[in-house]
Amino acid sequence: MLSELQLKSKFVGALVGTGVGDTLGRPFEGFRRPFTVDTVKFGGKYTDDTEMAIGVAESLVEKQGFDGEHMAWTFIRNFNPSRGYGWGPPQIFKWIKEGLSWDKASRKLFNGTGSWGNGAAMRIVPIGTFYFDDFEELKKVAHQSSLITHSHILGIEGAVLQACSVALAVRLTPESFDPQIFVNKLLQIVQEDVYRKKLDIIRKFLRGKPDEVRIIEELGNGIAAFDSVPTALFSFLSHPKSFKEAVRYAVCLGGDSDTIGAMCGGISGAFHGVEGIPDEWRKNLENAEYIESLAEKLWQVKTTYKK
Ligand code: R7I
Ligand code: MG
Ligand code: MG
Repeated sequence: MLSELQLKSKFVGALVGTGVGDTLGRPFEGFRRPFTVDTVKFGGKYTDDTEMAIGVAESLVEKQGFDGEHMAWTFIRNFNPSRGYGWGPPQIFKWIKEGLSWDKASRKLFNGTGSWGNGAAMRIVPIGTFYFDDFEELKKVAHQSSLITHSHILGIEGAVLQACSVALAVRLTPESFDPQIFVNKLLQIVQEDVYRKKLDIIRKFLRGKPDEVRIIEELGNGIAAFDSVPTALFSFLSHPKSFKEAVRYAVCLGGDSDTIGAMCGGISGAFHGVEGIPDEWRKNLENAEYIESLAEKLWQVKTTYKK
């Protein structure tokens, strides 16, 4: 059993970890090849990944649980175009403001198929922590929350996979961790072929770790949810002893590095708790105090709501 304080540290670690991974990865977004770890330094601002994760947490706190319409309007209120959003979300915000409902607007994207971008997965951390002890509810809420911006099944399933990874990381401690069992649990959850295949590749890579070029070839480092969620997960699973090593590794794979960094940081931060995040990174995160206090509030709502 986790103590209340351990749980609080995990809630805070997950959200701060998201912000730190995002900020570390931001300068390298779009690098085509993996590069050396020595080049990763902390500094600068976070991007849309963290801005939206903050929105998710704020809405869960204010409504004491998931409310899709409220969350959509929280995203709209927080939207800062200089944070580097994907093409879809600002368009959807406009449609919602024009009167489309929160769960229908996203279906208009890409000729009605909806987006398979990683935007629903990159912000999911507060849902993964808040519903960590109830997988059925977690899957349902992860799905619903995706619909605000991502209605393609592959965008949704990426968010469900990331949410469940965060929830498992909250439940486990370094003493009770086995990466193969972790992946097996996720295989019981995801249905879509592309994710099942990538989880199998992760199992193989965990047994004999290949070089970064091969990892990018087989798992991907792109903006599609299926090319980035598994990569972030692998970065965590292959570096379970240290937040710093896991997130540096994730960022150094290049490609969508802010997002892969944010998602790996969310899982690893949930696993180690906020004490596992280097002080220098934690203290220098933009809006650090606000982000930590927001995660603490989410934990407070969770512990009150349980009773
Ligand atoms: O998923 P989304 O919010 O973008 C998140 C990314 C992260 O890397 C952030 O750090 C930020 O930089 O953006 O935004 P979307 O516009 O929904 O998806 C991202 C991109 O994926 C789109 O702009 C398209 O280029 C591509 N994409 C698709 N292309 C064709 N058909 C997503 N879905 C489709 C599709 O169905
Ligand atoms: Mg971003
Ligand atoms: Mg990105």
